[in-house]
Amino acid sequence: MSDTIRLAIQRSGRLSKPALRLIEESGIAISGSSRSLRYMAKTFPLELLFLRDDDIPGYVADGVADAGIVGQNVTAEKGVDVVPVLPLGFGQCRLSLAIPKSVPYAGIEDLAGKRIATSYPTILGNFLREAGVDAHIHEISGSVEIAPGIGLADAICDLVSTGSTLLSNGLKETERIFESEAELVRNPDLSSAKLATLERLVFRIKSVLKAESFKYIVLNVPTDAVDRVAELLPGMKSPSVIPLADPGWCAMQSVVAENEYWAVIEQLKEAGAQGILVVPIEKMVS
Ligand code: PRT
Ligand code: ZN
Repeated sequence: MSDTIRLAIQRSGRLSKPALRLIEESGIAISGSSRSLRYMAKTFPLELLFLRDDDIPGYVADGVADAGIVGQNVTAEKGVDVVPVLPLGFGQCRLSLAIPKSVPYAGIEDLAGKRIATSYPTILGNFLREAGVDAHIHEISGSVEIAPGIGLADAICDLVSTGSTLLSNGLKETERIFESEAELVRNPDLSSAKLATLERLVFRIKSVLKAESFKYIVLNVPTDAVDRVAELLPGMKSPSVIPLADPGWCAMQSVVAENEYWAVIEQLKEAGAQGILVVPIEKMVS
């Protein structure tokens, strides 16, 4: 039985480029692929299917695709049977309720009896049911943010990332009801051969994602500050320490998490470190 997996990704849209980039950085060359609907990779048992994002969860659940990269918002809305494999750290957004800025808001119960426009009737319906609020869900497929302005709805439930679309339409965010990012999902009944291929792909993706969240750091440290600096830079095991020709100094090498980076640099300087170099890491396998 074939071990080639069919991976569905968005054909064109917000998730297309980052999904392709992740696959390419995983060592799978896919040059010139985006003009066709499917593409067979040459260096890995992988076939790409380029689809509308809304179709991806259904195709993966049906087995037309073995796996897919799609927003958690879309998977939750479709309510189909797929297995979440790995959140991918891009496409972050939230599904939120919003109302016109001028309308006072005391709490979710204010939406009782109101009309809410959305492209996410399932997620919104579940949220309202759990909150015990009875409102009218008005399903529309796009430009949800203009619904209150044209008198179509009292509130909207739409994806938000920076919030600038809400702002420019005179709306304010009142409740965040679902947090989302792009995720790798798979069909629940994959053969063991396909599961093994997927595992290889996941291993590669994880080392790309991990590398992106760390930087490689090289610095000179007074010998008597080596222990203090080693505490600040624990690295993957412990930092390398290399004596310099000047006996009072050592060079140290380690990795530092991207999100701790500035705080750590400040502490390193306080500890007496000099000549600090920070370099991106391409892959990281632990
Ligand atoms: O053609 P196809 O159906 O494949 O694409 P699409 O138009 O349905 O989807 P697309 O490409 O817009 O989005 C794909 C996925 O990206 C979504 O399902 C989310 O998982 C994710 N994502 C992340 C977003 C956003 N951020 C986002 N900001 N999807 C949409 N938006 C829209 C939102 O609907 C609103 O109109 O951007 C606007 C708000 O953005 P801010 O920054 O102004 O708040
Ligand atoms: Zn779509």
